[in-house]
Amino acid sequence: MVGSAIVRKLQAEGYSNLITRTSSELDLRNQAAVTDFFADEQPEYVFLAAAKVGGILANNSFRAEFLYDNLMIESNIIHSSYKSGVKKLLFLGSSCIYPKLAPQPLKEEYLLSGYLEPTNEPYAIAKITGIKLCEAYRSQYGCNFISAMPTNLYGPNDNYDLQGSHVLPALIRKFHEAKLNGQPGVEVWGTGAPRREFLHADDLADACFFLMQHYNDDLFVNVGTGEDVTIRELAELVKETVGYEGDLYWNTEKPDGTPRKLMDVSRLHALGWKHKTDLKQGLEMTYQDFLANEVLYVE
Ligand code: GFB
Repeated sequence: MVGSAIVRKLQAEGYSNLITRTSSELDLRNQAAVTDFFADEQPEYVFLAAAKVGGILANNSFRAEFLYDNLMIESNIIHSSYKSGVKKLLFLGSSCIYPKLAPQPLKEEYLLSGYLEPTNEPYAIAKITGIKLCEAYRSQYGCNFISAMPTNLYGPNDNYDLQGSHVLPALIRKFHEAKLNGQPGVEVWGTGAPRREFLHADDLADACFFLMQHYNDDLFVNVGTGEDVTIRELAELVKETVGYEGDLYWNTEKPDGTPRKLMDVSRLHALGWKHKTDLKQGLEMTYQDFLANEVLYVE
């Protein structure tokens, strides 16, 4: 999802000399393969969007994979970028790097000030390590490696698998299928009380392009909308967007996760960037994209 959004943005800006690889073409966990790739391709700029990602259930079920895969991917790419003399690298983390009960909205300086949310601690530790790798390579080798921390994302090419996906695509698929099948109700996980912030992938790609062009400091930058909703409000918004008229059943056996993770985006705003797509508009766009690609997304 993020990689394809960044490619769309770069193409729209007139860049054609883009080097991309799918995970089946290049296993980024394989250090030798990554070393050879960088030696062969000699990229000048690197957007490091590749990661093993997933929703709360996937993170909590595949804890070793979320830690190992993400550590290997970021270590290989960051080290090879240094060895092959990449001019600038942008590393993408996640808002789950912050302590579970940090003051809200989350400022960049709250990193490592408390215990992490248990359900995604492996992923968070891997992403915090990525931030620290970029800082360390800047400090020791003078690399211009920057980091951005996006909030929860959604948009084209999202993951719609009901076990592994994030909440927004899961609800789009659940309400859509319930409408088609005439189901009386839809199961939603947790209590509905947690709050989440949602940024459209095309807005994130725009922010990545902006930061690659203009930002060269060592402190990482939050990327979000600065607004959040409860999961219950999100469910009602998705239900309305899809046009489903049945009931919601709350399965409190499923975890709520962190109660809130609203990003303080004042630093990014001060740099001159702001998101364009609000949640309601983004949901409409994303549901239309789901309808146009349902066969692909729901295989
Ligand atoms: O999006 P989500 O899986 O991840 O869950 P997180 C957000 C909230 O939505 C949780 C609730 O409180 C879920 O219980 N929810 C309700 C659902 N219905 C559903 C459903 O059908 N599917 C899913 N998946 N959730 C992730 C981290 O946390 O945030 C990742 O685990 C990453 O590492 C990502 O950082 C950005 O927002 O809780």
